[in-house]
Amino acid sequence: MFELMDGFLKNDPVSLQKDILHHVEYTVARSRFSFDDFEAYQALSHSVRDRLIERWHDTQQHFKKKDPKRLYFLSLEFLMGRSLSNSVINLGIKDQCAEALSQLGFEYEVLAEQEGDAALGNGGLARLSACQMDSLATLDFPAWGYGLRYQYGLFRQIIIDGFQHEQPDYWLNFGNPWEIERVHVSYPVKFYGSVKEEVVNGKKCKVWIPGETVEAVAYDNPIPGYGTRNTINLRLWAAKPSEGLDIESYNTGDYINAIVNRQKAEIISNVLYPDDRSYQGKELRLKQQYFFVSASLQDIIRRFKDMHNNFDEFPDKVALQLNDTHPSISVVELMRVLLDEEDLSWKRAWNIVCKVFTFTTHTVLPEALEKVPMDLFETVLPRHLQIIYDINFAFMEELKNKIGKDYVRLSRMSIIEEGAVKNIRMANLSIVCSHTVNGVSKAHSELLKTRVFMDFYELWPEKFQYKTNGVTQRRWIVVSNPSLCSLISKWLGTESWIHDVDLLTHLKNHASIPELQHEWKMVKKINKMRLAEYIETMSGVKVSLDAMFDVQIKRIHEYKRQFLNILGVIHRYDCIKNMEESDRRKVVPRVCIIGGKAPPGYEIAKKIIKLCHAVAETINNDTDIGDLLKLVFIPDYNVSVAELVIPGSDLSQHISTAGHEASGTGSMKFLMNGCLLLATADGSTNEIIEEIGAENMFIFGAKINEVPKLREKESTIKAPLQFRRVVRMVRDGYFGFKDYFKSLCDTVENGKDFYLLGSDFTSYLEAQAAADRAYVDKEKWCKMSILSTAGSGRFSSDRTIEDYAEKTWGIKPCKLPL
Ligand code: 26Q
Repeated sequence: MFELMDGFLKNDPVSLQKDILHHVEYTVARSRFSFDDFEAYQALSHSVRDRLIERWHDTQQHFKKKDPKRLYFLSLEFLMGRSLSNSVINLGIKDQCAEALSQLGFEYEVLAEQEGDAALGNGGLARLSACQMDSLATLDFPAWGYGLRYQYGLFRQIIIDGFQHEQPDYWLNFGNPWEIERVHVSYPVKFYGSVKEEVVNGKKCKVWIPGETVEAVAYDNPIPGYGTRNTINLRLWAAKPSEGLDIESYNTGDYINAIVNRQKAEIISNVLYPDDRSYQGKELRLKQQYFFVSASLQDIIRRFKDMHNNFDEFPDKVALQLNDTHPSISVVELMRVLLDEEDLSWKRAWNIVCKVFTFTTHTVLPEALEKVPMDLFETVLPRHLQIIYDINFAFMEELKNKIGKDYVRLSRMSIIEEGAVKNIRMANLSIVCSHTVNGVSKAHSELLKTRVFMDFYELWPEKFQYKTNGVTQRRWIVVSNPSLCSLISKWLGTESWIHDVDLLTHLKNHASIPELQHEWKMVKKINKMRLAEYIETMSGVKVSLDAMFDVQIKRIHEYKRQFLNILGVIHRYDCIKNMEESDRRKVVPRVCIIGGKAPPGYEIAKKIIKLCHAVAETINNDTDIGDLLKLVFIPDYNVSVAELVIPGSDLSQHISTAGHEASGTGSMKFLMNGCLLLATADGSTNEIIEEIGAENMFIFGAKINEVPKLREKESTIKAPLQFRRVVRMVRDGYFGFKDYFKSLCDTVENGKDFYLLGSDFTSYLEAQAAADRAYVDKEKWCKMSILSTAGSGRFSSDRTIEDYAEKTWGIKPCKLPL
């Protein structure tokens, strides 16, 4: 049935069409004479998947033959979004698919929209993992991703009367063509029980007698590179009941209960924890972490042992990357396997562990660092706790030798936090056991060295590196903004920038050419039209395309200061209301767009969402205001919504209190798409300033090093009048819900403005005014926009990954021959 060329599936439209029809009939089981858009999407996806599988197979065979050092990227979260649109781009078959479909009476774009997002992650960290997988594949690195196959991804946000409600994201309901279930790749994962001392062959050893076993089953997700046949694997684990017989329960005759209890094992991979900071000490979270770590390490060690019989070679063949502290029990698990199962000495095992792990942290705040209560650890993983004690003992001895009996510092650096409740500090564990530690922007890495991990930096300065995050231009320009993609290729005379993004810099030479500017503006207009239609469908608000589309989309957190944005909108509204008619004509019309999910247990974040709706209700229905100002909240923000919103934005806001955003990656996506940034000098923004110049952005607010002093003075300094006025409007119930918003207002008044909204407010308004002035001058704005795209090359995840490969992981490309 399938037509092959040189042993591979053919990619011309006719062959693709045949494949699609074959899948309609035999995979989707519909008549080839009658199938709808969703069924066509399924058939197309299966046809694309077949091509992925071919490449995936060849890549894995090739890696096996060459046996290079492999990178294993361990992350509890991957925000992959949609796969079809990305796969057809990376395989280079989008046009062929579109043609094949059009002859069948279907439109490719419509089918691509049928796919739901794979949302197995929260936000920045999780989307970063996805971008990095794309770059690892594209750059031909021998890498594997490992994670959890949650049945429920990040909750769906629905808005009822302006309030956020959470609904389960049962993303697997309609099947998932992008994964391959490997029923035969499964490992037992053990929990609970006790540890006994036994003498084996005259040697004392610790034997863990576990109390529960759960089976981890592999689901493989092929990740195609762009412009290469290399297709790497993202292996996600699902929990299934273990096959071991629970004879006891069966014998007691309680057959039904025995089955029901076994089924409970599946709970482990049921649901992704939302990042709401109230998670600490949850047993299920610890079990998820260990489940995924144990299965991944069993798989990695099995692969190593297939080819090698001496564990001392392990560090030459394996790099293990810890994506934040979430997978950090893997250092203990590897120690346990080497000691208890492989019978290595402590010294040999420790030597290996210290050479394989690298640790990236994505956090700024010390209080956000993950801790696990010791008694919980002891219950769930008793043997691991003993090993942690031993690691910590050795570490404390080494430290005492170096720094003497400075007990305050020793206790700060200890892996075990003493106190009423003893905790395991997962970050300390990761630093002690990794050979390299890095932050995710230059500024963040400085904060790590001077504040968060200062003690460790003093001890091991050579361990610390910095790696500025990046995003993949394949998804964030080629997939999401095809018109801009064609325009860039036309003006650069090549498509090579898609894998060599530094070439974008040549756009600088053309930034003032009227013809390019004209085409650039047309592209923006098309994207704004698409976004305007979406806004109208989602919120019923009609917006003018002449208005500046001003966007803030990201998770809702106090430090990200969506509240500051809304207070700015209220100020704008108030100004327009009080203006003379002649002044109104000078107002630059704005559509202010906010989107993002509040962590379910985060009251203040939820109030910010409600405030946004309350203010929008007032402004959007005020006939006095018309098109001069609109405020819209985009519900259920996710990767595919971002793909639509970012290309249609003129201005985007990244306005965290300086020193709080480790990096920020949304800004990079906007930058690539020629949206101007209104931002604080926080996280990666500092490096964006270095690339495109502050004159091409709207920078405001306190700097990182000014924040601690401002905070000290905060209670004694009066916020500016304009600020107090807008907060008062909220407090006094101008937008209704007076009692409800009281606690929100309290967070910025009475000397308790921790995130310094009041202190930054004046300069925020100035930056907004500067944006208005720039927008009026269309040529200037367009030039700034082109320069933004032209300067975005440094923020490609390709650059980040090359850097990690060389300086952190020590891996080399392993390219499949064509
Ligand atoms: C931890 C324990 C239990 C449950 C949930 C969590 C959890 C989950 C997700 C804690 C944190 C996260 C996510 C963090 C995150 O996304 N950080 C962001 O990482 C980006 C990529 O490096 C940076 O750009 C952002 O600055 C940073 O906030």
